[in-house]
Amino acid sequence: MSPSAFSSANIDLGTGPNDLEPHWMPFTANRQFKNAPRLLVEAKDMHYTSTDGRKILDGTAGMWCVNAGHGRQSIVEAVQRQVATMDYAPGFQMGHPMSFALAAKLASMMPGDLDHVFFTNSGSEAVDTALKIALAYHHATGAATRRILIGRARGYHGVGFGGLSVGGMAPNKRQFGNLLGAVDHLQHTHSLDHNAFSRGQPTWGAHLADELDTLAELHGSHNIAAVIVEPMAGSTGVLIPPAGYLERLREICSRHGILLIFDEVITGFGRLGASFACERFDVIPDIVTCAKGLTNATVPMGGVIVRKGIYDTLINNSDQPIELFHGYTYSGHPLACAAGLATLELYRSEGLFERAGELEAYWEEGAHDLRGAPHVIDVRNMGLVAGIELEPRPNEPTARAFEIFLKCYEDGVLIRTTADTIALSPPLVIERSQIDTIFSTIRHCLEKVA
Ligand code: PXG
Repeated sequence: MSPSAFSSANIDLGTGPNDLEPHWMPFTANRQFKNAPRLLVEAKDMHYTSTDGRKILDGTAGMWCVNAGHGRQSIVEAVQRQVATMDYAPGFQMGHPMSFALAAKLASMMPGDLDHVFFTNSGSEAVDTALKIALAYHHATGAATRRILIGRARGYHGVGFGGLSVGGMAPNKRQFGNLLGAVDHLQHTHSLDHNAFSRGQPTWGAHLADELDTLAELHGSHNIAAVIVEPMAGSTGVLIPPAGYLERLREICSRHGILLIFDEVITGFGRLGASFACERFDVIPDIVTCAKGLTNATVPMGGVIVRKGIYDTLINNSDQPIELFHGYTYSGHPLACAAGLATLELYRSEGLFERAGELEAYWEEGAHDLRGAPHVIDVRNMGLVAGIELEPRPNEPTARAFEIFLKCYEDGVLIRTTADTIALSPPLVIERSQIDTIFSTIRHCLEKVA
């Protein structure tokens, strides 16, 4: 398709010129894309429709976010009703009932005393908010030396300066200088040597959490504010936590008075067969970030959920009427709240988190059947997530996986790739036959590429 060819498709593109050039696309090879665009125009349940009228099976829930499937009627209607009733309400020193209702509902889904919610508009904002809350909490307790933030290699925490700083993906940082200064990183837990083709949690690697003790000694534990990790790292290639690893991180954080933040932007809302990863792993962090599935991606929204003690400390110890100097114009936007309430109700009424848990074994079999297919050097899985790691082409890292992505798209299945790993995360409403289609299409494409 040429850059302007989509103007002939039967869609209303407005009155402007149908030129792809002005839009600077995010995390996209712009030149390459604009020479051969892939444009989607409709979405319903498990499928997208492309501009050329093809149905594409969604193997990635959009980008890990459309957990209940596309175009769900109850969410659509809730947003339509809300936009017609009250489009916007200021969120500073004012409010509207739905943000309170959504916070209460979200808090009721969380384990332990994770029971206060701060709303943002994205995962990146949720992460930066969580890091700021951690710093403000220590400030409120008088532990003003606690300023260092610890992330992890191969961590992805969005693109704000805070999230980028604690993140552990070199290409994301390279163009932006030094970022936050008081930051350190744990090593990641991925090891093909020890854990290739593990099903669910690998058995090797819990001891890697002990590095936090080393960092505490190096920096002085009284200088460390928080540790942030994805309980399961998604964007950097589906890295499942080794059995016992998260428990150990929790124990070490508690021992040193360091706050533990779980970035659950991907793992929240049923992705791992439980409401949140912290429930699945039975490890309760001090702060949880979420976004994506919170509104089934219909309206952008993120959130930070904190334990009662953090909220109480910040509120009660504050020497200023506004206890936390932080917020966004669109924190708790009415449309997002309407979408969020309808989404959480849909998850509940259809039992979608349980459904993900029930499908896990079938999904795991399908994924691990790819062991032995050309180029496959590892398969990892948990909940409705799978990572299929490919041998990189010599001197051409990422090229083979990207070619598979393109071929699958041609064959009607949407997958995502990150470096040389295929990352799959379908909507939780997927049927077994659609699971079969995803894996057989990938196998077929693996057999076609060099
Ligand atoms: N934290 C985590 C763990 C994420 O996965 C963010 C923060 C940032 O969220 P926002 O809403 O600001 O993008 C993310 C986002 C992919 C992919 O294909 C992953 C994300 C976004 C887009 C694509 O792996 N994760």
